[in-house]
Amino acid sequence: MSEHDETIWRTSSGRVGKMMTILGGTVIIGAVIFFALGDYWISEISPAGEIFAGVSDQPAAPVVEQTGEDIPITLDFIESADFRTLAFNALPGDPGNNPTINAKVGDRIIFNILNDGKSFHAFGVTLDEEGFGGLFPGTEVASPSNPLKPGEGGNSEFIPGEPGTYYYICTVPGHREMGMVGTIIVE
Ligand SMILES: [Cu+2]
Repeated sequence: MSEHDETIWRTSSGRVGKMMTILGGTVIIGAVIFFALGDYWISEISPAGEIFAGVSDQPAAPVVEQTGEDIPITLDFIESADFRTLAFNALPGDPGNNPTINAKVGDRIIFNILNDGKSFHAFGVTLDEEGFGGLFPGTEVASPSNPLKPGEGGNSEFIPGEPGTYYYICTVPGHREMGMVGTIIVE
């Protein structure tokens, strides 16, 4: 019998317990970082998400000629201190929060957009009652894959061709649901 036939115990239940504590702790710390910075992870849309967002879709409506007046609108992306609430111009409950825009068919709404927050944002107008797709061509400022960084801004236009309720939104996935949405009522 050589010495190699002996059973060699390389670990003990105590050591396994210690290992499981380290593994579990790592998972918990990772989860805390992941969920605390959840908004950061979704600021960049994946290629698959772009297809889902309809970035390369056909125009949602034919191009409409301006027959009415110019309506200049200034919209600033803002965030609550904890980043859980997103809005335009003012937080919910404050005057000027997500202002409703009233227009007539053929008016030209001119958007002056500024990212006044710390996260990434992008702008567009849609008829969709939820989600971030169906954007009208020409209404976009930046895009989820190439968003406005803090301090950046831009301009876009929207000439509604039909009466109805439209929505101006942050097109970064999830931001509309967190409050970055306002209404355009067209008569
Ligand atoms: Cu946003």
